Amino acid sequence: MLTFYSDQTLRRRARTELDGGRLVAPYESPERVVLVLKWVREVGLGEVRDPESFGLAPVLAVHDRGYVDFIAGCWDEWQAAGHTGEAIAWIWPTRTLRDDVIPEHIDGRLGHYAQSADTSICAGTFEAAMASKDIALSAMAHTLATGEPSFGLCRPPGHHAASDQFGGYCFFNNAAIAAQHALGQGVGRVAVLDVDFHHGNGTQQIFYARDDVLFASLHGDPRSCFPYFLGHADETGRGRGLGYNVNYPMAPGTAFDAWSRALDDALGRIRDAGCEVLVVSLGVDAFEHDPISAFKLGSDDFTELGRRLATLGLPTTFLLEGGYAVEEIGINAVNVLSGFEAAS
Ligand code: OKP
Ligand code: ZN
Repeated sequence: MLTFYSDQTLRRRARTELDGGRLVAPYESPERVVLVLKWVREVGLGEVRDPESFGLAPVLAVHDRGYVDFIAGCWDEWQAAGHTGEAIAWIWPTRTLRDDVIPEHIDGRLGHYAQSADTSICAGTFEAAMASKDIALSAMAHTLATGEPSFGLCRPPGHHAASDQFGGYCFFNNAAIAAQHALGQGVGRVAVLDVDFHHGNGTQQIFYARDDVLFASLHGDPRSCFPYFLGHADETGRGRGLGYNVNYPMAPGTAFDAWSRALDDALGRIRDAGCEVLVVSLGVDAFEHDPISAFKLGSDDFTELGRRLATLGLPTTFLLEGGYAVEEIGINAVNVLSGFEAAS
């Protein structure tokens, strides 16, 4: 299986994440992708290629223009305002405030476009996000051209990024951008299956009213897990999208037996919907030792996940999302890919 990767993803090196009231070194570190790349090479998964540049058009196909401009200019504007730390949102249009007038000051714009305070914006963030979506697009283009599976070693991740909001370490929604690209190339319906521990709220939001993308997500119940405000089982889509959004919230502590029953149900939904291409939002933070997640999957369970995904028999693009137990992130991600290849 081909892997797409770029050193440009390393250009985001945030120093701060607000975590339990302290500023800590971010969980979403550049070392994550270095470790996955090392393991890709270790097991001889296949060639590692640089991505092509696709420009901004595929980003603007799923994201708002003002939002993209904000991500591109935030760091310079933040510094120009005289701030000396990294850009961390601190005021939001919450339930008692208005959200229909976008402020001019960078502090207000930051709050308008932010979902969460865990994600600082720093030098290189836009450049890394651009590289990450080019990796996703290149992986999808390869799968469309050859029918072969591909692995996009994306960083930063994407599945929390909504049409006009960043958060949960995500800026551009790589999976949504790749799925939309497939539709533009003539694919009738794409499935995005999100196996990251956290609900893919951004992907859900982008496709919620549409029936050309089936979104299915297995995740920690939002009553007790990030992103807290989306991902419930009763969110099933809107308008013509009704029935094309499927959430499997599960309690903290869930292990592979229950988790894989939800997986099998999701695979059935993807089959029944007649999806022609599969995008896997491949977070591996459902791992039992992940520092910020609460499921109990073991490393061998990720191999079995790969095998079950292969039973769909679809052209498949895997895109890295989360996974933070840095020692094992490479093993777990590559186990999925190896399991998929062995069963294909
Ligand atoms: C991103 B992805 C600790 C964690 C705060 C929330 C989780 C973001 C997960 N304060 N960040 O879905 O893996
Ligand atoms: Zn996650």
